[in-house]
Amino acid sequence: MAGGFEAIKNAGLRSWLEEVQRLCRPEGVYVCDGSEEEYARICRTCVDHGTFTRLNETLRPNCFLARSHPSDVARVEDRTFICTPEQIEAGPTNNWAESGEMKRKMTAMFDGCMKGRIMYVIPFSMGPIGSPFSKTGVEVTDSAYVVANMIIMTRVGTKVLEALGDDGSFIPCLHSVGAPLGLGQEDVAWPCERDPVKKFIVHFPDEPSIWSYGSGYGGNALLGKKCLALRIASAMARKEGWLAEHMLILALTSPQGKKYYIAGAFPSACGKTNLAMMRPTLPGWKVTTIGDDIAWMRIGPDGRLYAMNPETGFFGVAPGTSYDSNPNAMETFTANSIFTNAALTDEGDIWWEDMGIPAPAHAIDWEGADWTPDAGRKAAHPNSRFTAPARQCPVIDPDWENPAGVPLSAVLFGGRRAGTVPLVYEAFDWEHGVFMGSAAGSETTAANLSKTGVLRHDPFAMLPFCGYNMGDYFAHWLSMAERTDESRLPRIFFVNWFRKGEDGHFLWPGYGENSRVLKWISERIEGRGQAVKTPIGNLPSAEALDLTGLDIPAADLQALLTVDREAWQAEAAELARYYEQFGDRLPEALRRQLAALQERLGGR
Ligand code: OXD
Ligand code: MN
Repeated sequence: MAGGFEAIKNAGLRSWLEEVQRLCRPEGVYVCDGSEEEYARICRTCVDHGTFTRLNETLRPNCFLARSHPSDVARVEDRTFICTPEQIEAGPTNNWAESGEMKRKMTAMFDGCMKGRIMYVIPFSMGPIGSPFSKTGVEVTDSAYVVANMIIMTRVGTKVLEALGDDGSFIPCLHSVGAPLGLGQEDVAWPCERDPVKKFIVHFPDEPSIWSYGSGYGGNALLGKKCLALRIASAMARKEGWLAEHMLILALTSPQGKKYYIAGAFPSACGKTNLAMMRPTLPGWKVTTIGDDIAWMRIGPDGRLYAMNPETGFFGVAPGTSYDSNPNAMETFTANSIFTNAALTDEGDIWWEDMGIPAPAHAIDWEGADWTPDAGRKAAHPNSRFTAPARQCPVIDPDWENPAGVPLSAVLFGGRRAGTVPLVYEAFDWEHGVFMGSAAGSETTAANLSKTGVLRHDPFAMLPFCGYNMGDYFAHWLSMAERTDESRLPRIFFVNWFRKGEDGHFLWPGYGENSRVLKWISERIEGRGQAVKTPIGNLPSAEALDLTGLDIPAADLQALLTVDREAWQAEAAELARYYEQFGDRLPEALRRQLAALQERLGGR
């Protein structure tokens, strides 16, 4: 399949590709055209290499399973860098390296790194091709697995090159698994750099460009997603006056046919995909999906905030996805999908924990070993994933590819919090809402290669994804109220589906029952829903939530809708400590908001 750069008319792109080819010294080059025939061919290549196993054609047509190397199973936040001339521009929450020094280091690492491999060139568009709000990237990678996933997750190929034209600008995204092949050396199914400290996910927001070395997994390697559409885009958005956010986008339709577009920021593996595709249990209510992970938002001509999903696929966490938790996701990946690190059944289908299907008597686990239910270990990796085309989602919204986006009525912030944080509360105004977003925290999950279940601050669910100083990011959010009439902006809410009782049981049933919370939110938007003003925001009273048909113990409901002053005083004190690191980059308005919260809570 090797060829040259004949298809590339853009002079800047051509000279970058020639430079990369000279540096990485691949065996051949291949420029992706985005055709169906090409996708099939790339998948065959992956099968031939042993990277993919084709699943049972009857049970799961045109689907594949990949198993990664055990050292390469999640995003590596400690190996992710924002490189600027001065550390202050990356801020205290990012790993920083000086741009020039990192460029030299990366150039040395990429020297000869594609030996024995094909250098694939993936022209891609985040957002509909040709939309003024879309961004063009070109990923160069030596991984066919990455190519197959990028084809599902983004708009790829010749049409992107055509839209780029002779002199259009693009974001160079250079990726290598970091495993050059010596002469005659046999390849492995999942090549990658195995030494964790030799993996580098590097961003140069000032150029902008991305260099990713050593990992073939998810957000480390599919560079359109976290690297471009969040880290690089957030820095571009700040300069250009818009927002690039780690948010799902859904449309909620009431029984009367009124539609509300809602975006929600939740940390990785906290149910964004489930919420985005939810089947409401409340009769007559409907949810349709626009996106499950990333929202690009800008103020439209009517002064409202419009959100667009720049992706075309879902890269969702598999374990826990079932016909109970997310039937629409289950229907989305019935065909044409890639599964990574799931278990393989003897029938040639996939399986994972909490799939709502009894465990098979025998399977091959994510590491390729025989597995039986009494094995004492998980069959699927906790961060195993499905990559599925968004257009296959049964509840995809008709406007999901609208280049102008959809006008938001509400923005939700949330996290995984066993204690303290109520089921839902509403901000008093935009500034208070931004304060709430800045104060968000969550227990960590398997989406990142570190300890799980540890409570950490995760402002706006952007901690791993903000491409510049988080203090400036807060200021940018606050500035939205100056760019439009504040009353046109979406209302802001905080939600917590993960509250637990003292004995560890979840107090709220979640999933489709979350429609009850969304209904209250829509009533607030309409100025009707009843709320009680508390020190932390406006909470629904138990009567204000539609709990028809839901059997929930009164004590659980009480705990879900009560503000525990002492716990919140501790929360505020901890936030004050957290804020200190931002120094004078912390907007004065947030300092004021924190002081006002402490005042309302009393006991200072
Ligand atoms: C993701 C993540 O893959 O946030 O979406 O880790
Ligand atoms: Mn995510």
